[in-house]
Amino acid sequence: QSVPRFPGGFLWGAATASHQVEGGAEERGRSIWDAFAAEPGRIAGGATARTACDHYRRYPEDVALMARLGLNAYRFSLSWPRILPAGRGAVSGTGAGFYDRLIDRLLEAGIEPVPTLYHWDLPQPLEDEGGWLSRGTADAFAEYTAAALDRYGDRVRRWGTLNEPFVHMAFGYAFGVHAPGKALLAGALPAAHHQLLAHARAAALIRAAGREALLVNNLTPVRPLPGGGEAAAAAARAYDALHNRLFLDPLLLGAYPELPDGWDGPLTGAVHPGDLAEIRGSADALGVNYYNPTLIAPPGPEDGLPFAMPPYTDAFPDVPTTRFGWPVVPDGLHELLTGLRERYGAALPPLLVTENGCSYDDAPDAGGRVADPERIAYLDGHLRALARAAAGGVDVRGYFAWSLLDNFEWAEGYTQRFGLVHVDFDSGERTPKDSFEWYRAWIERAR
Ligand code: GCO
Repeated sequence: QSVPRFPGGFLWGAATASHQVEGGAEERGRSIWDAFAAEPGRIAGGATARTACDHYRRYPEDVALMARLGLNAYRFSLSWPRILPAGRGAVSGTGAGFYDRLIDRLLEAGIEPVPTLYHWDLPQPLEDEGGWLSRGTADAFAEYTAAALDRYGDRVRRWGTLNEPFVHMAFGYAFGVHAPGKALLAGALPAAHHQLLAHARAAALIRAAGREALLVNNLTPVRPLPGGGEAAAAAARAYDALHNRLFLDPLLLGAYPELPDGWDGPLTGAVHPGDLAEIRGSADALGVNYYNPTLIAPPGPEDGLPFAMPPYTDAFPDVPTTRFGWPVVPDGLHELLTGLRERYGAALPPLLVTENGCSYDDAPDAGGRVADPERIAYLDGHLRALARAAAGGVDVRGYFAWSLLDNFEWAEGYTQRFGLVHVDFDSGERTPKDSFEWYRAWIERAR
């Protein structure tokens, strides 16, 4: 099959995040993920990210891999506690120097650095003051953004602000399965508003510096349980509001969506006059992280939530799943991108697919080769879905595979391998998988 055409200047990338790949924990401040990992039972296998992929030391080798892949962009994140160990105040010269070296190395290789300021590793001192439940964290984020712009703004054009504020709020503050481990359900909603406010304040600084601000969120097409009638449809609307609209409606339309009963109180309590005006229109581009659609059923009496989330395969048994159990539905990406354009129309800024990928149990065979045909099928299907959306008029300007490297997958520790490159977590050795060669060939033909 031939490779479809992509718009000129399209960004061909791969993505990582500081806490998931860097290691080098002794040369940065403590984050909420260090504290969370120290709590027994929180992370699979009791793993920590103190060393992770040791990207902190091996970044030259990793940039060489990116160059071999033919990337023209790399999405990574800056570790806030590496740059500002206390969360505010003094910049660490050692910590900040790491990103100078990384950025320079990328530029030498012809690869655009696309940093995200925050991918979940909040400095612990800020968590001690309330974390994202506190409005003060948005102020601290603005201070951090100013420091990062001052240091790297000469070389970085596109700035991601926050990564997946929905997942951070839901997993970290509503369900407690990610750091900081709070299970507050609707009480988590202030963490949504304060993240949006933080984004808006950072974006104002980024724009004032003549640069572009990008908000990255996780989005999912929501499918009501087939045959579930109005109850399933209502549950699906509730889930869509919380997952997809909670951040995009205020960002693009200037108003929060209608939330399920009992969920709007904690949110509106956090909103001050003028906040929504600050938030509206504060993104020059939107980063879309897409992995899979979500099946939603009416809640049972015990659920405590306005929806239930049965496994996707309960309704669609023929759909393949990844090691994580996530359904593989490439058309979902086309549906998502075209759906955003339908929902937001002219208010929708240009899009970038900032994450897309899958985990499998990849291991080198006796000859040292890592065969991952499922990942190749996954990437091929999703890139074709993206190309169809672009051909249909959706303004999508880049694609970043998640991930360049196998890495620390949050609560799953090292058990979910998402990389184009296999990492031996004992030796640090990198082995490009078959999907690496496949993506290299795809980019070569598509560029
Ligand atoms: C994110 C993602 C990544 C994950 C990936 C696979 O927030 O951007 O959670 O950090 O590793 O989505 O789960």
